[in-house]
Amino acid sequence: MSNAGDGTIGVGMVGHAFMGRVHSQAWRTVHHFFDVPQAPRLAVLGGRDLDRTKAAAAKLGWDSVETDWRALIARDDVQIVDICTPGDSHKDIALAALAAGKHVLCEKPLANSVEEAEEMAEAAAAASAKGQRSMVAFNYRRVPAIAVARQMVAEGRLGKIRHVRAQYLQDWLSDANTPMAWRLRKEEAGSGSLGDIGAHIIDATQFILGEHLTGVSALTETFVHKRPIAGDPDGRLDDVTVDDAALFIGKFTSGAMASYEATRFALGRKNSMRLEVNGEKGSLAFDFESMNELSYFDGEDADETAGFRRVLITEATHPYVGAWWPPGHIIGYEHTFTHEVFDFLTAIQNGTDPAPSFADGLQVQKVLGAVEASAGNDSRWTPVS
Ligand code: SOE
Repeated sequence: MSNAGDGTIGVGMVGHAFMGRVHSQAWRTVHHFFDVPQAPRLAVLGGRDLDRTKAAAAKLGWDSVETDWRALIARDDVQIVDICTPGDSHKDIALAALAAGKHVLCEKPLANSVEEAEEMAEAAAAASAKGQRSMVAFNYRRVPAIAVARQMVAEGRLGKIRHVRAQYLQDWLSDANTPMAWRLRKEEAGSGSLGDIGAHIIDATQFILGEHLTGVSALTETFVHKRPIAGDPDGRLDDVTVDDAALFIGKFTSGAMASYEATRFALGRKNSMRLEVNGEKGSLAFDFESMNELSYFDGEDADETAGFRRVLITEATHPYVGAWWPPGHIIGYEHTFTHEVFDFLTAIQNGTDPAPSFADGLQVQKVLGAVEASAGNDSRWTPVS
């Protein structure tokens, strides 16, 4: 669905912080590396402050700006609305964009509550019937190594899965003097490490196994309850109202056991998303800090030579890799977002619903809700509704 008849499709993006920057990179580059039916046109960037949004638009390559996301959605030169704002605005922007006939890409987690996510999933399902596509930006599904892991599990290379072990470790909040941020306020972020990075490992493990968590038991903790307000001349502190870390166990539909850890206080770990899957016939292990590698243990290997193999996921035959560089020339974090918008544009062209859908995002939200319910109820086992 192009508006200019020039084979391009107009994008309007709301938000220009970290996610806005990395999404901009994806929209700018996707058609230079992937065969997309319509090249994205970076039509308009939305932000609250006019001067800062203008500066961001100039730096990130957007044609124009709007300071009201409603005006952005209403524009005829916007066919795709890309939501890169804190979670407290995801629902309102997505519902308005869907009602206006747009395709919608929404950053994770889908919403700040199960109730909001339910509204969004319902609206997305209705919009799909009218040819509108929507997707949640769980970008780690588009790490080639994680896509290979899913393929190997789906092909039965690991046999019946017994264990899933997932950690997402960062350390940018370890210092108590690090100032307040929107990710530390419940009314803006919905939750702390749990929704910010725990959502990623919930989605990634459900994606790899191809099944859902059915119940959890959880602990959450807030280590630093007050933080300085950046630039405040009086040195005032503000309340942290979210979890700093979450620990939970879970069980998958198949009976596979799972353990999860999400923290932004693991001093020394910068963006270490670690996954391990143990099956009856083999195991896989991944660490995002070595994102081009997948470790594979083949249970069929002869005992004297058995061991985890370090598989370099840089062959043209590996998912997405062929669009980039020759074997061994690795890719990075930003490439996963280019993969994401490639799949989104392809789905729009093909009239198919991309994954993860808003329904997938709702399912992750239900796990987040069950974790919070369990943590608030003496870590009682809590079904994922
Ligand atoms: C948290 O610091 C964060 O920016 C997440 O919000 C992103 O989703 C993740 O990709 C990197 O870390």
